[in-house]
Amino acid sequence: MPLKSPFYTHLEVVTNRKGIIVEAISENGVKGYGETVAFSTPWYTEETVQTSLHMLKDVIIPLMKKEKASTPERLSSVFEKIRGNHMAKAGIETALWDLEAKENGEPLWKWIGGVRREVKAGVVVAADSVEEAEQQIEEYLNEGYERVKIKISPGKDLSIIKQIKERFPDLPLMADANSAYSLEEVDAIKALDPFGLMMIEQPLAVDDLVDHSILQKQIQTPICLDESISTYHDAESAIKLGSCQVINIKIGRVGGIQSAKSIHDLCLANGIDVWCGGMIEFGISRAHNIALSTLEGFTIPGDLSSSSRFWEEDIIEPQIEVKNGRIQAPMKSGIGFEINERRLKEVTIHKEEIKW
Ligand code: OSB
Ligand code: MG
Repeated sequence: MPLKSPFYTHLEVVTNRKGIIVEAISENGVKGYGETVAFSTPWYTEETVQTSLHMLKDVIIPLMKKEKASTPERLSSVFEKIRGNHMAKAGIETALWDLEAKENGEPLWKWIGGVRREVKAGVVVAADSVEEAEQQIEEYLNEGYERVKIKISPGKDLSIIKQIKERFPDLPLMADANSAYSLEEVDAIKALDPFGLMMIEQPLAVDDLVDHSILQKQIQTPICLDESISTYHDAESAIKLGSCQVINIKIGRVGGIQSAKSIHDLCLANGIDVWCGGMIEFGISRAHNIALSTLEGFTIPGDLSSSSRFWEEDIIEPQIEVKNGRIQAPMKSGIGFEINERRLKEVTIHKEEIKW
């Protein structure tokens, strides 16, 4: 599906989004939906659309069949035997959560232990220039967003943040570097301290919890980790080392809702704030993100924008809509959204069926 406008990061410009929609059908004909959120190229994590399709078809689903693991709870023993490939795993795990919630007649958010009906949402600006970023922010504020995240990288940081803060002084603003810096550039990051950013997301390398810990001691802006946290153990290490004050939890990056919940519980117990990250995904994954964000610890607005942020028409009905910076968690069972079959068919380029 083409994005309405290109999404610029220092690593990749996303203009078209491919993804895999997983439809899990029970014996009674109930349908659960999940989405794998890997990109076409491995710029964000190692996985791609192709590797996740391969893992699902040739490794994960065959092992699930062998172990008769068809509920989310039973997947952990399957996932234990397959290293990494978290987005592929999450694609099927989330479909089974949706299916299980529907079979039990419960909204997914309640089924996984959510405590609030309304989640706080925010939007990401990933523009090509400051002028374009300012214009987008203006539009998003008019649409009711109350928190904005902006992409930064060396040389595209201080002046941009300064200009945006001057124009929108009261706007809760955060910055995401997607690993664009090293410790040698500590001064550039320190220079952002006076602007009172809510946080700086993933300034340093993916595998560098130690350097993040050193950096956090030298800057006032809270560090939020994204790419560095793919397991419960990563989160434990980051907390022990003091590498961050906040963690962005993405269901795909951590390998499913079960893992996301356990990282959430750990953070809650250790005073680490969490919020739900986004993957320029379609409505199915967004619906799972909404459900996750109803858990107690998700107090910071997530990257949970309206369907219309990226898409002319999403593959779910109704479309996701942010109002006054909030999204209502649906009361229907499972993810609480219907699939827009016509739209899904329109954008489907490949389909496979696996008999259980
Ligand atoms: O780093 O959070 C990120 C999008 C794709 C991959 C990684 C990231 C992002 C975003 C935007 O920042 C998330 C969204 O609104 O979907
Ligand atoms: Mg990020």
